[in-house]
Amino acid sequence: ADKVYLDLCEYILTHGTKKEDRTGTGTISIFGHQLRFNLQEGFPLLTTKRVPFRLVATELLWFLKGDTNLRYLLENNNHIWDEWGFQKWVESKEYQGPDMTNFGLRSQSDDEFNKVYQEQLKLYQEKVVTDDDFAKEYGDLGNVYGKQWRSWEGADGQVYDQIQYIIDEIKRNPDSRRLLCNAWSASELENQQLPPCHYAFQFYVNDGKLSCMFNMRSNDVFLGLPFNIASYALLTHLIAHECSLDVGELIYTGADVHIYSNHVKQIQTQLEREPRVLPTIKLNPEKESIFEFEWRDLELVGYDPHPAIKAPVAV
Ligand code: THF
Repeated sequence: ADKVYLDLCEYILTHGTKKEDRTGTGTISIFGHQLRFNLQEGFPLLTTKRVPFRLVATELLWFLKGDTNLRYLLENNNHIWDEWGFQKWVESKEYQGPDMTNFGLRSQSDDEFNKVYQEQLKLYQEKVVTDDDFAKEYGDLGNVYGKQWRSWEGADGQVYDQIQYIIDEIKRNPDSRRLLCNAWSASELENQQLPPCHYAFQFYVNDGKLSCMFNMRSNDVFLGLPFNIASYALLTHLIAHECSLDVGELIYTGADVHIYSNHVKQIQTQLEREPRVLPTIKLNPEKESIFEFEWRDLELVGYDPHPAIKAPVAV
């Protein structure tokens, strides 16, 4: 898994072009790339840096619950989405604290500001966990993945569970070419803190094995992609488990695939490292429905990565 990932990083650094972006950070970018992982060869969690599997798993379980509120993530000590909820809060009329304009970039370059920002972020997190009304209003990221996956609102006013549909179809007609979940909705872009980056995925059953392809419109290669690969690998294992199938291939298709300018050093460090043996994943055999799974039902076996590499996230 590491090899194709590192080859992509190398390719972007040598062939990518400079491109400005929404966050003001600046990127090196290419357009269009595919990666393939044989899930029979191990669980594709990168070994050339430690990827926090607990955060990948609790995020996926959050999607699968149909939840879009930060409270569940915070209760599970997962902070990867905090900035997007915090942004909603500080841009609201109700927020009366110190000016947080452009907090993502400013907190990286201004130590004084970073202190104030960290204080405000902490207050925000506490309020989302303890204050129901506040959480409802400002902890919610809008109609993001969980909502789109589990309760898509149709033009007919009905609500559709795309994940349940996929599971039912795989059991009924595994040859189906409609085993697809779509998170991109033209009418919802205004109601989402961040429009979906991984906007659609599709399953494929052949020879008793379940394969998955996921599509990304925009991809942060250093921080996002290792999470995204592991997340869809885990989703494939979960659905294969419920449908009594083996796992096949995981295929990633990326569109604007980029390395943020403040991640280049980190990538260069990672490129010098030797890949190690991939871990495997064990799912609690007593659980049948994927919607019953909790963090403790997932066991990662034999993960022995190189150390983590820190990097700032672009908001
Ligand atoms: N925005 C950007 N700029 N990059 C992203 O990867 C990204 N996401 C989600 C939404 N917007 C994004 C959020 N997912 C980390 C990982 C995934 C994220 C956000 C942040 C991250 O910082 N990972 C650290 C560990 C963090 C920790 O220990 O708390 C890492 O080293 O992997 C892509 O879906």
